[in-house]
Parts: sequence; C-alpha cells; structure tokens
Amino acid sequence: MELEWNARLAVTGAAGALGTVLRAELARAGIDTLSLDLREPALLHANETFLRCDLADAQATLRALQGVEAVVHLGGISTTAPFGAVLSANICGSFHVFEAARLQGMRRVVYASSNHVTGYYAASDKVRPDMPHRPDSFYGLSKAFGEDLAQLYWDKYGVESVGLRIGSCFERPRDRRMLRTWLSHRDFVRLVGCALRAPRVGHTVAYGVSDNPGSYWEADPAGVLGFKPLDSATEHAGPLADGEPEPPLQGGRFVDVDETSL
Ligand code: NAI
Ligand code: 15L
Repeated sequence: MELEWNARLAVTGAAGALGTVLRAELARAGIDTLSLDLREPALLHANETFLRCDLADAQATLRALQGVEAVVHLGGISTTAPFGAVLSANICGSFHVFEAARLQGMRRVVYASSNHVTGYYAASDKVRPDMPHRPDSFYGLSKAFGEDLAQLYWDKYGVESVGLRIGSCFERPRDRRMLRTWLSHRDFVRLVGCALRAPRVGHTVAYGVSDNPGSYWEADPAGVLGFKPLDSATEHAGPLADGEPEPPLQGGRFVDVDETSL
C-alpha cells in the first residue's frame, strides 16, 4: 500500500463499493479521513469521521468540506439513470464539490470519472484521454461534464484535479469486455495514491485500467501520474475468454440503454 498523504482528506461516496475499498486502505495507512455519503458505511474505521451529506445540497456540501485540503470525489450515481437523477447527484453534486475546492483553496480534487465518457468508440479503437468525448449515456455525459468542470476550475481558479476514467473496478472481471476494461482494487487504490501525490497535475485526465492485453485505452500517455499497474485481467480470463461475444462499442451494455423520457 503506497498511499502516504497527510493532507486533510475527504472521500465522497464513502459507503459505495470503491469508497469501501479505498477507506480500508486509508485506514491501514493511518490516514485521517472525512467520509461523506448519503448513507453511513457499514463499517467505520478508527481513522475516519463520517458525515451524512447529500452532494446535491450546495450548502450542506460546502459545510461538510470545510477545512479539507484534498478530496477523492467518488459520490454520485454510478450507472445509467434518467437525466434528473444524474443532474442532481452527478452534475450539481460535482459542481458543489468543485465550488468547495475553489472557496477553500483545496490542494487537489481526484474525480471519479468513467470510461463511459468515451463509450461510443469502437472496441477496435485505441482511445487516448485527449480524444473527443463520445458519451454513451446520460451517466457518461454527466462524467464528461465533471471533467470539463474540472478543466474550468483549473484554468480559471487554479484548482488542481485528476479525472480518473475508471474502467471496470471489481474484485475480478465479470465478462469478456472486462478482460479489456478491468481495474483491480489494488491498482485502483494505488492509482488514487498516484493522483493525490503526483507533483504537478494541473488538470489531468487518465484512464484507470490494469495491465490488460487489448486494453481499449492509452491510459496516461504523458505519464503525468507515474502509475504502473500491477495486475492483469489475464490472470482471471478462464472461461470468460470463450464466453459471449465482445460488444462492438467500448461502452458495452450502456450503449443500448435508453433513459430518455420527460
Ligand atoms: P457506488 O454506487 O457503489 O457508490 C456511490 C456512492 O455515492 C454510494 O454510496 C451512494 O450512496 C453515494 N451517493 C449517491 N448519490 C449521492 C449524493 N447525492 N450525495 C452523496 N452521496 C451520494 O459506486 P462505486 O462503484 O463505488 O463507484 C464510485 C465512483 O466511481 C462513482 O462516481 C462511479 O461513477 C465511478 N466509477 C466506478 C466504476 C466501477 O467500476 N466501480 C467505473 C467507472 C466509474
Ligand atoms: C462504470 O462507470 C460503472 O460505475 C461500473 O459499475 C461499471 O459498469 C463500469 O463503468 C464498466 O464500464 O464496467
């Protein structure tokens, strides 16, 4: 575990799947953490304080993040959803987190973006972080907004941030697509550590992916984060490699979901 970072750190979405993984490592590393979520995590560690906070509520978010120097922003809707839901949790929620960062002169925001910002690229494409967004859903669109918000807050206010376009971060790959998109929990935590510690990031966007053969992405072509994955989906391929055919587009099933309705 390489997270050594002693700024006052907050984690949004603390009770979620990745928040739970990250907080366990922060606890092991003895890093004091302010954990925020709509719901209380099942297990609170000795190093952390929990505050219930709806990120869609501007004043509550500004209050909760007082005195924080860096935030790992994982909170929000993490899958396809109707526009209203992503509007409040992801679009307004991220705006409130970046406003807190600006108002308090925070050192850095590490923003959980998603590979679904570029889900409409073909599975045969090799996508770099600087290529145009091609979101595959309102969810992906909300993450594209979050990345542009981060760019604006760097250009206009000097708030440093790293947008991590996380692939598929689960204990192990679950289907054939994930043999290309998988990010192991161990690599996720190390990647967040790199995003917090890299000396100068300005506004950087990178994919979060393990060392998988045939990855869809050039993760961090400029090497800003200095991240080297330790895991590979190959170790888990087994029957997945001969399972269902690969989806034609990188976003997989997100491309086929229609969430439109007024
Ligand atoms: P999750 O759905 O398990 O956790 C999200 C957490 O955010 C939940 O605990 C939820 O209560 C909280 N939340 C939702 N709306 C909120 C609000 N309005 N105010 C405060 N908290 C709120 O998601 P997971 O898997 O932990 O992902 C974390 C982040 O990483 C998400 O932003 C997700 O979009 C992103 N991500 C995750 C990937 C993965 O493979 N797990 C892949 C790509 C991106
Ligand atoms: C995501 O953005 C989701 O949060 C996660 O649940 C997975 O669906 C992942 O993308 C993926 O593309 O596999």
